[in-house]
Amino acid sequence: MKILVIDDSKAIRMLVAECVKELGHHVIHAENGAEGLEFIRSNDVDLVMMDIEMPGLNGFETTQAIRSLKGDDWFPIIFLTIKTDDDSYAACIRAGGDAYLAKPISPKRLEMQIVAMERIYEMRRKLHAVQRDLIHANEALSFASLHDQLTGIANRRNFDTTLLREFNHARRDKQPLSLLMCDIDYFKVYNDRYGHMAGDDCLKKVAEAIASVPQRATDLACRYGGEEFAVIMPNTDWQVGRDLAEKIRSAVSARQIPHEGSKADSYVSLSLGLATYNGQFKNIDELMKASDDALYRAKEKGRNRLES
Ligand code: GH3
Ligand code: MG
Ligand code: MG
Ligand code: MG
Ligand code: MG
Repeated sequence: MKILVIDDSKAIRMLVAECVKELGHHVIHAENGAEGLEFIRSNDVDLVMMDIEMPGLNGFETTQAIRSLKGDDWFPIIFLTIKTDDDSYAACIRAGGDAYLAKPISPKRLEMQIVAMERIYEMRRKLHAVQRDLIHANEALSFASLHDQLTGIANRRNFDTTLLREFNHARRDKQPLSLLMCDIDYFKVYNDRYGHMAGDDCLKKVAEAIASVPQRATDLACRYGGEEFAVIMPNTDWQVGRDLAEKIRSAVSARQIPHEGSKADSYVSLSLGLATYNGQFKNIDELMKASDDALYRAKEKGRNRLES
């Protein structure tokens, strides 16, 4: 355990330190409440042993400051005191202490107090481990709820909430909003030719290529579903949206993923449809329809191209 001893008497600190070290614990000394608090502010402590009568902050005041500083992160505090009457004992516990040792300190009792506190230390350690696991599990869960399991990019749910939010922003701030829909060409043929597992692998590569293009923090590349991807580009006008879409198309082509069934050349390609909101659409459905229509035209015109 890391044990902080706060006492203005050097002799007492040395005595306590001696016992504590012998038990295999790590000791830190502080001469007064302020010094002890300063240490606790930036260091982890497992147990505090503290005098009551000290210049400056007394033991009770220091305890109060420690408890409010650490909030839910509780650790035991043992008072070292010459006052052994019932009222003094009650005052120690009410002030937030967990035990007290009478001065002159008996090394045996000190040792036994520490042994008792070690059990609490163990429980604290386990509690912290559980807390950490819970935090990690929670983070993993919230990541999973917003990301596609196969490709790791944003999922449909993420797309839906982001598009609605950005559409409302664009309408309110009179800013453009570009929406790009991308669809892999002849992907059914790809699966038929190379198998579903290879198809999944292809989806990962395509997703990675698409997501590597948008550079703004507000852009969002998503797996819309199946072999369809979408990119939401807030504050992006039609021209900039087109440039980005063209970069995405060439990024996927540049991967040169073999696809014998692809008509245009023998690599996996994308068809893309872009629509930019400039105040003309009443809702996201109209924006979605416009980019879908553009995508349809790209397919009609022979695929591996952008329409807007
Ligand atoms: P087009 O050029 O007109 O887009 O033709 P296409 O074959 O790509 O389009 P279609 O919509 O007919 O077929 C899409 C295929 O994508 C069918 C489906 O099996 C496949 N697909 C959808 N989701 C997944 C997936 O998660 N993994 C794999 N391997 N294939 C998928
Ligand atoms: Mg004192
Ligand atoms: Mg499709
Ligand atoms: Mg289709
Ligand atoms: Mg397709």
